Amino acid sequence: MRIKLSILLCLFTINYIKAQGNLIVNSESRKSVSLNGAWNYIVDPYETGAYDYRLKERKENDPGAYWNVPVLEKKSDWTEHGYSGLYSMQVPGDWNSQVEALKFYEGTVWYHKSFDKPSINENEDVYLYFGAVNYKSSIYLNGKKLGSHKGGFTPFNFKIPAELLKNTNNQLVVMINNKRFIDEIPTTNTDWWNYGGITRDVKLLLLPKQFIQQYHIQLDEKTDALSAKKSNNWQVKGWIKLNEAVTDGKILVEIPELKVNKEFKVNGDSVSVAFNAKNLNLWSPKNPKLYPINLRYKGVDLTDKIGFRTIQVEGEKLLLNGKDLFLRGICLHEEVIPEVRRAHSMKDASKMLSYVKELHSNMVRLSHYPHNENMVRAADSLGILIWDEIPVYWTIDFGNPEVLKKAQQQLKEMIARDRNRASVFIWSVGNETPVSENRNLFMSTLVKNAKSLDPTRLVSAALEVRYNSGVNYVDDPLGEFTDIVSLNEYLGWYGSTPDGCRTAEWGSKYKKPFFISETGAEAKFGFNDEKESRFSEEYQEWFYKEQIDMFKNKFPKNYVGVSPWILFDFKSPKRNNPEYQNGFNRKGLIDEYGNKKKAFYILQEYYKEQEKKDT
Ligand code: GCB
Repeated sequence: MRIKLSILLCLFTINYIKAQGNLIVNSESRKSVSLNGAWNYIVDPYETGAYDYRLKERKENDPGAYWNVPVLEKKSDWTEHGYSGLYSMQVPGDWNSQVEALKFYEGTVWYHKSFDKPSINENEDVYLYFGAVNYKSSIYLNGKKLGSHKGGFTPFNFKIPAELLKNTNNQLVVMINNKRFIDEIPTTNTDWWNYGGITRDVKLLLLPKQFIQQYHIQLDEKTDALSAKKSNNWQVKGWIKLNEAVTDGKILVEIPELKVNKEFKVNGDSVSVAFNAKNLNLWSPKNPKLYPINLRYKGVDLTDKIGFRTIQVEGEKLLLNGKDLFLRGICLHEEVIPEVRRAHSMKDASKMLSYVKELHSNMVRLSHYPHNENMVRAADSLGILIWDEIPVYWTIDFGNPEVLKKAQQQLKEMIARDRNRASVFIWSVGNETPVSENRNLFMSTLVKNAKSLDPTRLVSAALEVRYNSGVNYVDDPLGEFTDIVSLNEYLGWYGSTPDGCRTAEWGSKYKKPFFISETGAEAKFGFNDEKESRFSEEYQEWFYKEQIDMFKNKFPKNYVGVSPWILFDFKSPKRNNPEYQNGFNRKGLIDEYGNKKKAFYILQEYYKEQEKKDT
């Protein structure tokens, strides 16, 4: 009986660990060489670099292929492409904000950088790691293709075959295409700017032949935080995965502050870990305690800082560490002001999150795609809860199984990267997807996938609301599967004026925590007029006042918070009111120059009040 049980357990664990892909996580704590900096580029709207004049795909050694970097020896030699410092831009960074001519460009750009082989030990391999490239990329080294990747907001890596790496002057070329297609994730229609390029860090990871590739160390999701605190006995569990199977390997887990120093034997490529801890100082927005942790395999240390907390739903309650949690949220795009470009650095993250703190928020919805890793790491240390989302946005091709695979891949990459961040409390599998049978199946599959990849967090999506016989009612079939009922409502902007909130009724079929994942109205900073005047700061202020009154007086008792749309005005090709928008969605509480609109202070006041109620 005992043996059977352990076989069963083993099977379960193996499945749970297996589904993680080949991503190397925690790149920042690995031995690495940065490839950030100036890269040369060629803009190639006709894809001449990939197809010849008969539109045939070019052969690997075709000198006209842009993955081959021309070397001219004789005067009679000739080329029609080349990489030059005359055409260079910064990586990480989007091309739209860096090169005036590429401001509105969507298409193919080739990036090039040369580098020397870093010094490595005999026992080490070199991996090429990209934080993100939007959208499709093919990577070539010294004329050979290393691989390709789709998905603009998640990391990926390739092993560089040792024989391909020269001692000096290695030619790295990345073909990038950010065209939008109906069968991609996101699809052709988004209310944000489709920034192209190598938008996040690029580095060479120098890793031993065998190394720790991924891990998950968290409190057991079934922990009853209140009784664990009483008994001072915490159960930490998770798994560690190596890049390949080994026999009789040993992995040491050290958390010095908790006096944890435990060795785990690994046979195969992964091992489950579990241990008890005492005197645990739980992570929360008020107390963002992170524990330095060290994972050692064959003498190589991989360090991280991990916070421990529980996040659970109990009936209609949302509980953090066993206590009621109210989300004082705000939405954010990955666009930094005043430069108005893709954000990528820790400096960008700290800047954006400092406004979040000033608002007295305790939660950020990273809309509508995974932001760079600095953001979640900064949130971990600042005590800001994170809603992490994949760009399954609006009407995508739900009936197409290939599209589901693309969404699943992005979900997997997001979870693999962020699963050790205490700040991340929820995985969101999409936003405002229209109810249909195909969609329900597609989205509920993603919810199930997220839950099996990570059973320690909640899963949701912005659901559909029906405005029916005077009641705003949530009975979206996806609500059966999500842990909380999240919805976007713009009562007072789309549909009516803000006083419409006074008579609105709300209901939900699902007895689950009720969360407003978006609400907002547009205002142009500095446009002051009477409150009925659309786009005035006064209108937006009025909108927030009415909304907040509605939350306080008319919302169901399972209301657990709100993340209004949005902290900063952001670029969108869909917003073309010539007087007020000029290519910006103006629902920000702050404009692109950092000016706070009147509504900022209304929301801030509400959040201060709520904060006081926090025990
Ligand atoms: C929404 C979308 C968000 C839009 C926003 C708006 O519901 O989720 O991406 O930008 O509305 O401003 O209309």
